[in-house]
Amino acid sequence: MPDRKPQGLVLEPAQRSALHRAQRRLLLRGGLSLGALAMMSGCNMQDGDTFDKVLWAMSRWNDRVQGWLFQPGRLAPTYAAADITDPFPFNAYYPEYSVPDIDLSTWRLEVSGLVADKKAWTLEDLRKLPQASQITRLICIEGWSAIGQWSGIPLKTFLQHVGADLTARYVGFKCADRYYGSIDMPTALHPQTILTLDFAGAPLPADYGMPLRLRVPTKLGFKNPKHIMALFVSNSYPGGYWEDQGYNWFSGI
Ligand SMILES: Nc1nc2c(c(=O)[nH]1)N[C@H]1C(S)=C(S)[C@@H](COP(=O)(O)O)O[C@H]1N2
Ligand SMILES: [Mo]
Repeated sequence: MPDRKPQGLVLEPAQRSALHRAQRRLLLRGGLSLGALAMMSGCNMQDGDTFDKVLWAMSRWNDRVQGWLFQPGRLAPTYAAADITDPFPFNAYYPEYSVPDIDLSTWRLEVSGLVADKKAWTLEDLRKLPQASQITRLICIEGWSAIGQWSGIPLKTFLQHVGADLTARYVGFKCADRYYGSIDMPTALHPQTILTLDFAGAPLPADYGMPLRLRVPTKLGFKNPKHIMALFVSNSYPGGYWEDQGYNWFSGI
């Protein structure tokens, strides 16, 4: 795989200071002990509770705190066309030559869970819904970031259209590879969260998530599932491909 990952910038200054503020606030609340954390996260360190399990519980607790600190109105920075990174990096848990090959004529977006209308969507139908465009920065936890242009249906518009229960806790996604992911409802309703059909003004190429990906500029790259096959609304925690291996679920501003 050619190295197309630009070096440098990991977090926007605004994101970095938000993170620092959150950490500081937690510290000021008075150094929580491991035991206190374990208790608050419902893990009471009985005999059978491994260190691993405590770490997991702490991580989930951390997600919850970050969820409380999330400000639904806060926008991710946007950029000018001249700032776009070209070539844009490709990233997946497999090499570029293994990118899923999807037959667009038979592809459908399946919709399930807490929604009134569970009909499956063709690409043609999706393109009839109102579209929005953004030039934003995708930030990967591996230490690179890149600016790109994505367009598609604001996820909020889509959820309203299918009569989703907007008081539900999660929106989850299943992909054509073995990837899957989920976001909290406030993030799903955020104006910059879009069900993306186009990259750089053309239908999503295979590398960048053909035919449908989620773009969430308020979250890290791994919260932006590509090659989406199914969307569901749920109150039970769906996890995600990287989250289930230890990355924090919230992972955003
Ligand atoms: N289906 C799928 N979506 C995925 C991934 C993946 O491996 N499979 N990787 C994620 C990660 S870690 C990142 S950083 C971004 C990379 O998006 P890009 O290839 O458009 O740069 O996609 C995310 N979405
Ligand atoms: Mo990533």
